[in-house]
Amino acid sequence: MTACLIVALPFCAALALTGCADDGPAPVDAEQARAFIDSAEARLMDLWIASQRASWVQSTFITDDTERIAAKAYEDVIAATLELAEESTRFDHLELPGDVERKIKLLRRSLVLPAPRDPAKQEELSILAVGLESDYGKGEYCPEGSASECQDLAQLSRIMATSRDPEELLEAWRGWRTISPPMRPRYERFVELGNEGAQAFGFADLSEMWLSNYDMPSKETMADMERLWQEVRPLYLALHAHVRASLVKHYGTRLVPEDGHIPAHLLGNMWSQSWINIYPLVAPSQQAQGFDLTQILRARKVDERGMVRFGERFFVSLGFDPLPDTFWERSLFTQPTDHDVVCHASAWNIDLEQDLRIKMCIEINEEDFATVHHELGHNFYQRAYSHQPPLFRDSANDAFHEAIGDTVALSVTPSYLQQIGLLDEAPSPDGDLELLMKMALEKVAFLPFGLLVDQWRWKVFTGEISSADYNKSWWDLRRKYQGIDAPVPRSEADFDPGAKYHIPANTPYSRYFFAHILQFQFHRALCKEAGYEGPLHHCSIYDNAAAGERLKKTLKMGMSRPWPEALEALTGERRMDATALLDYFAPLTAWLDEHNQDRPVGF
Ligand code: X8Z
Ligand code: ZN
Repeated sequence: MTACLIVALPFCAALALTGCADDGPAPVDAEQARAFIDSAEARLMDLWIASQRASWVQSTFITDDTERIAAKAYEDVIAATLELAEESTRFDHLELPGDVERKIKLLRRSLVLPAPRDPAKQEELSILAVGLESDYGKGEYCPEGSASECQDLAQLSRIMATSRDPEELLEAWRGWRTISPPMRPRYERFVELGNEGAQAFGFADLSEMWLSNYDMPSKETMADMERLWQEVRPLYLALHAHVRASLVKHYGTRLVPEDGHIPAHLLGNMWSQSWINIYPLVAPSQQAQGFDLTQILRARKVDERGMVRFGERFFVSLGFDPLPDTFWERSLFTQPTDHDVVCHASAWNIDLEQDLRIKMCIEINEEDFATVHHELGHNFYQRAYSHQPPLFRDSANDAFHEAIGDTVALSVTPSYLQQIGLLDEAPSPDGDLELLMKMALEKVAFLPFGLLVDQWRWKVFTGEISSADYNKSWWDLRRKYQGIDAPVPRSEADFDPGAKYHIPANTPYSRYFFAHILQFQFHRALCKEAGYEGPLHHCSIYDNAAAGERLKKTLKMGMSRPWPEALEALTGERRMDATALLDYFAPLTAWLDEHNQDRPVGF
């Protein structure tokens, strides 16, 4: 690290990123810009690693002390990033080599949580951020204040997934939402400080800073989102109509309106974001032709590590190196019973080189089998780009990171399961509709939720949604996009967005919407590369070297180029495209349209 990086800057204090004229700093050239960004990267690397270590300990062992340590380490990252971003404006007027120019741009948008210049505010915001995430991790519902019967998210989620008793479902649904009202005033302050921080980095507000991740003006990204949503919306409406009619059959019209919003507690998931758990209620045929992966995994006594080994083997079959021993030694695979952790699954590369880990409270079921592949997708991506300079060690955009593991999981087909010995018999194509229905309950049901979380948050950041309307606006969006409604009246005494991890954890969510489109586009391209020609939902790229090579080549690019180039490297296309998803589900779409003929569609 050179001294020039830590001296106070001779720039206008508050909004340095907009540049300042006056007497100005000494003249600089492109060579100095390169030296500056090289040493900035070295300095940031140390701080990022320190922050990751502290954050790992905090989220796998939540205490007041680990929270403080993590907050302090993050504060150091914020302070240094702001200082460097300000210093980088010295080079704004220069014609710079492409990589240096891109790194400077990435430096300025690198924080998901920027803070203002005032160190007291940096400290306040870091503590708020870590505290909100920890509170979510510690969250429990204690019926009538009885501490002995408290239930955590895993227990409540199990009820949501398996119970068919509306009263019990309602209690679990409501119960989990008791954790978030205390977050509300802190979230409000968090938004205020985060916006102030985004302004310090030269953005209008935090939504603009987040959207800068997509290498194009915010409006274009939002328009892309809307375009993709309109393409998939008819399929969502068809699925919604079938699920609603099936729920009417099961619960009756007193609970489920024939042509209105579906009550949110009946869909098998705490946030109604995946409906796979109510599959038995909506199955296309009562004579099951398919198989139950959950039962198979349990019958074969597959344990948590065994689940992860299946995922690893898939990536190795594509030509990736096996995970390092330290992955198996340092990861968290099961929920500890003696201390609080943040159970929400995540993947880490602590030293940004080889120190890969996942943190996941794995359960032995089909859903977590897919999630394990999702998490490993992050890890194999992280390792693939670890040779890049530090500021390029990220995915092409955040949706790419979310899409890779899911793309691989789309290749977990019945033939693949048979190939690796998890299924005894060759599956009959009669089971196709069942499989597609399960996939749709996971992937298609998710789309409007993936879209609306950041519709809400962007508007909160721009001020279009005020804190007086946090909950009302949340439910307006849930009704509008998902066609679901709260099962009991909600008010501004509630803070239902806070009961979803990514809000208190401040994790952007548009990434998942785009990832749900991209993963089918990736799957289609990789299947083509593998020489596959049949229906998309039968394709598995398992053990295919050509597909593996193509994937690896894209992952290795990291964030070095704007995302359309990475998309082109993988698929030959430069635009996100929903036709692959629509092709994949085509047989189910035909079935749904036929069965919905005499049913109301829409809400
Ligand atoms: O948060 C996740 C992953 C970790 S990046 C488990 N997902 C979203 C969610 O759970 O809400 C994956 C799908 C959507
Ligand atoms: Zn993820």
